Amino acid sequence: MSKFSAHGVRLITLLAFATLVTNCGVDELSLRGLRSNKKSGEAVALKPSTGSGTSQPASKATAAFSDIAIMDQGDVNFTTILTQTLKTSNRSLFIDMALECGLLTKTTVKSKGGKKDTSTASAAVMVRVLVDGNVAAPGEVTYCQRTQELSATFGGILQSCTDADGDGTILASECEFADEELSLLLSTMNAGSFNFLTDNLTSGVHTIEVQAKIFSSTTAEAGSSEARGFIGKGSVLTTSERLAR
Ligand SMILES: [Ca+2]
Repeated sequence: MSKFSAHGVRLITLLAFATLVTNCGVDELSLRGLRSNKKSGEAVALKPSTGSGTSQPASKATAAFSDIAIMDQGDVNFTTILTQTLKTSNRSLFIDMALECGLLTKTTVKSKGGKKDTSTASAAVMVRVLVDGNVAAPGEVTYCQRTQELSATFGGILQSCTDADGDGTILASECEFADEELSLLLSTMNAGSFNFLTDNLTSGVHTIEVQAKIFSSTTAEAGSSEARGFIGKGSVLTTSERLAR
């Protein structure tokens, strides 16, 4: 009995020790958890103060985004697609304009009797930046452009033949032919960006306007052609810097 009791006491002691260790472990973990929570909480609290600096006129950098789905056309003169303002005492502004730029060109040619037929379609999207109404360097930039030309010389599709002169033989000249036709359509969309620069600014609030232009031209003989340019999402990032000289 005494042996059993001794084992029992040892077992209880062992269990108590194990509980103590477990409790210590839990406390330690909880503390670590609290510490890490506190740290991440502090980091989150700091973010708004370090992450600010966009969209406000007093900042040195400003950004704007836009979804310009309206511009899907044949021809549009320079039209403002994004506007932002920036207050700066620096003389130079760097304007990084990124844009989704799409083109659609379609050409159809048709002919018969060995006649050559040609159709062309051209489309382009150009961008320029105005700072206080003045064009920023390097001026007008082509973001996407394509010229497509399609030519074909066809014999024609045989429709019917008759012995028109009644000489018992049918010649090719006594047959009717319909036009053979060929079409090609290309539709593409790409994103690209370009850096614009303006210098010699006076201190104060400046207005930045991004303008886009869509140009198209088509030619066709017997066939037809179609050309369109389109603009998707756009973003502009303007930073004010002292330019190294
Ligand atoms: Ca004949």
